[in-house]
Amino acid sequence: MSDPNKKPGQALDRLYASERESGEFRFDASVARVFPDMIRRSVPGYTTIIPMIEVITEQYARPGSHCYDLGCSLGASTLAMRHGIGDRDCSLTGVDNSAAMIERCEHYIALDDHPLPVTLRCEDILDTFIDNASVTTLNFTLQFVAPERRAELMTRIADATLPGGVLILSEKIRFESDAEQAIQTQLHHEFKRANGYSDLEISQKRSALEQVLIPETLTEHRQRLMKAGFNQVLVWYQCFNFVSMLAIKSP
Ligand code: GEK
Repeated sequence: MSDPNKKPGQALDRLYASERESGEFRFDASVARVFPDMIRRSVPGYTTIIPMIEVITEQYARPGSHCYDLGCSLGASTLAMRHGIGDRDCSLTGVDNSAAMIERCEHYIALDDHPLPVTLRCEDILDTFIDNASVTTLNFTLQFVAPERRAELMTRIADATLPGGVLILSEKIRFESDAEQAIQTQLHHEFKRANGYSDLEISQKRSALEQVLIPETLTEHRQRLMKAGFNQVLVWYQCFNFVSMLAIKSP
């Protein structure tokens, strides 16, 4: 069956369409190839969040500062930040530890006609040097970082963020109430079904992600961000079990 939402020229995600041996999900070349289709059909709200990252960056990027997109994949959020920065004198760095993603990301950045240079780094975001930051984005990346390493990363970002600067943090979350967890998970699966994924694809992908994507509650995120040194945390977007937060450092 062809996907009605498929955009011309975009490779269709059929990675879990046939029975496959269990194995952890990895951001390898086969995932990078179908990534735009995969993320759009799997993450409710993704197509709204990307243009809003541009709006938020436009609001908070400060001349003379650095902006970072951590876990940039193919650069959708990086490009949104680039356009949000506009003609301000800021640097923009995208980081991803998947070589396959960075390789394709370079291509997408080159196709975009905005003049702001983008530095791409293929490295673990836990090793990325961050300083003098006005806008940092983690658009569905922290969820893949080992839970015991998340606090140190948040503290490093908060320490590096200038007064009045922000962290845009988008995550799949889990709910404190089991009943809500069940309803929101069901709705997410319905979203995937509506986007053309079969039950087999949904269940195989779910198993593959189980050990790699560890969601936390909103309370856990808020508490960690505040402890790290941000002064305000607000949810600016939610669709089912996917949210985007804005963590703000007081001016
Ligand atoms: C977008 N932000 O399109 N260090 C560096 N990169 C990492 C790490 C790590 N420790 N862990 C995971 N990644 C993008 C989408 S996808 C979200 C982000 C998803 C990278 C990983 O290689 C992948 O490219 C990205 O984080 C997560 O707005 O697939 O649900």
